[in-house]
Amino acid sequence: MIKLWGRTSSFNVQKVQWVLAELGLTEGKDYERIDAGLEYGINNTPEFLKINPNGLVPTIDHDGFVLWESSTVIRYLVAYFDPEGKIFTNDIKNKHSSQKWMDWHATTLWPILRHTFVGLTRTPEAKRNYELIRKSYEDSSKLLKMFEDALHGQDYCGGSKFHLGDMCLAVCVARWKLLAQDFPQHIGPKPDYPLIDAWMKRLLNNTKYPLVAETKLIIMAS
Ligand SMILES: N[C@@H](CCC(=O)N[C@@H](CS)C(=O)NCC(=O)O)C(=O)O
Repeated sequence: MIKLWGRTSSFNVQKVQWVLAELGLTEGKDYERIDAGLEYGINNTPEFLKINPNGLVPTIDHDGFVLWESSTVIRYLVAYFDPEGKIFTNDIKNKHSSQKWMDWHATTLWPILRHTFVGLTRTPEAKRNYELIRKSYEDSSKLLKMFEDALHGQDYCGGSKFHLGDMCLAVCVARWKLLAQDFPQHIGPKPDYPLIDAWMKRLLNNTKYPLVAETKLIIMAS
């Protein structure tokens, strides 16, 4: 049995939930999810810190094997539950090209976009640094142009089949879109990226992740 600690509004938790759903694993049946983080607490308790000393979500326990770091967690889940690549392709080039984008979202895109996201959704108005918020959004949009260009002639970030990079990028891109929609006065112009829009639609139409289906772009308000 898998236990997953994490609130559903966390973008790192959403990646794990999405991958579990694609693997055909259902919350309440195949895995248990415990709300943790922000308003739910738990992540700073001594018991939790014993399994994840970072005090962060997502964290999983799979039959006593504990793992944290969302990218590693989703790599593990795919390796364990889909070793033959029936759902997540084993094509070595497609898979690694996709994981290149997974690493890129974690090390390059999200650290920049995060300033806008945290600034506008988690920071009281009086404490917001609007210059940083605007600049980070502009820089994120420039970075996403690289992804827009990469989608020429291919359906998914790694090639013709989806893999982990698509899920990771999609949760970032969803926030990039949401921020423009909800705070246009603070972020400046948002460029149109038609290939990214089409890719998002493609993912949405094919997903088994109920949160995506319900909320369209896994846009959560927090
Ligand atoms: N590098 C970690 C980052 C994990 C992380 O920053 N998690 C956030 C939620 S997205 C968290 O636990 N924040 C504290 C909280 O929710 O209370 C990963 O990819 O799993």
